[in-house]
Amino acid sequence: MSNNSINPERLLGRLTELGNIGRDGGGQLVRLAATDSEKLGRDKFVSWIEQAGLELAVDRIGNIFGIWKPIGVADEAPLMLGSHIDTVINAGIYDGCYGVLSGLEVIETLLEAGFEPSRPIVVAAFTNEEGVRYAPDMMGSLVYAGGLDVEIALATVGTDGSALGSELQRIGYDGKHEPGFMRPHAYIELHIEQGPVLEREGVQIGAVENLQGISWQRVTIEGDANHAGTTPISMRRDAGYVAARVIIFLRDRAKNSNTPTVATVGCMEFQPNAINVIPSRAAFTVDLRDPDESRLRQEEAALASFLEELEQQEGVSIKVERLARFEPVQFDRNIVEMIEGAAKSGGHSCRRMTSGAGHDAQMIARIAPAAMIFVPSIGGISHNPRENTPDADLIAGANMLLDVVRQLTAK
Ligand code: HGY
Ligand code: MN
Ligand code: MN
Ligand code: MN
Repeated sequence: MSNNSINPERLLGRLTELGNIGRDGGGQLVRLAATDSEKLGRDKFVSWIEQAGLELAVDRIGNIFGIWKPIGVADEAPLMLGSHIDTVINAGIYDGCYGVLSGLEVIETLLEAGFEPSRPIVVAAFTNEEGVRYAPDMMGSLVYAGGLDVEIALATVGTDGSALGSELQRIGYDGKHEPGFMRPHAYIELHIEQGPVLEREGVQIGAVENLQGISWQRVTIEGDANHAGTTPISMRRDAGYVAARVIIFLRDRAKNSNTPTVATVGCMEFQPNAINVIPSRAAFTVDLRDPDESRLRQEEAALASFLEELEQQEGVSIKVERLARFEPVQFDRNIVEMIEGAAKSGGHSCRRMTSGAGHDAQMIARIAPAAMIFVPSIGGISHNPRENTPDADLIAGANMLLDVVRQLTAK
């Protein structure tokens, strides 16, 4: 077997197989962190790790590691590949899973070809990258990188009132095979772009050099329930109306700013949520992102002062809770250049780019040189069942990863 290229049938077959694990009654893919459906996905990944003859490790936050340490290889810091296999609600099958399964595929290809790496190679599936059930997102890799105490992470209460620690225990992924801390020598994450840039420019590979900052907040507006028919507009303390003002404010600011700033209100709850009752409470999330830290702070400050203004104007009270806050991250220049070189020698067009999405790589970059490889997303669609990437690009990306791994672990 050559170690020049991965086994496309195995990789694409596993992406499809894993993509069918965790579908709900309506056929939607939902593998939220530490749920029964995610456990099924975890179990499948573990079975592939064991089939490949790798050492299995699971740390206390449930991060899963497949470790390849051939006999005679020094007990050095490993080269780490990986991503995540938890998903958002009604997800596509490539976000995260592509990086995890390509990492495993690269190890198996090298193993089968008799390649002898200079250091161990590890493939990781980090817990709770999406952060939909438990905030913050990228939680497993953040704990692994020492950015969040594991006890605090395990005590996190989810949107359904569950505690992450007891859920990991319930699904059997609570550190049974503690790996002990293994600071990686380097980390490379292969991921779909999840945006429109590569496809729009007809470029096959993205050499990701930085990742934008992320600010997640939950805003709770307390007004007064009252009768929808009898209460004059001037007498209302309408939490629903104030929430709508905030959404318009955020969208108009981002749209008129001609900067890369983006703002999203993804979750919204009204109480008592009745057609003929003025909402007494509106609780919603705000996701702000910008590659520039000072601009991101400006956006947070602008929102804070607008909320104060609304409190005065509308006689409501507003509470803000911070859910996650990550500064922009620069990836390792040497690895980025290596990725560009691999693209060139593989005959793939390549461009440097910023990641709009958050990734585990931004956490591992705190403790080791890290970088990412992107492949195009059709229509720039992601976090959506229509998420898709041409097979040729999926295979090219995995072969790129193979090439970079071979260079980084050549004797
Ligand atoms: O939110 C993000 O960008 C990541 O997918 N969790
Ligand atoms: Mn992802
Ligand atoms: Mn995602
Ligand atoms: Mn992500």
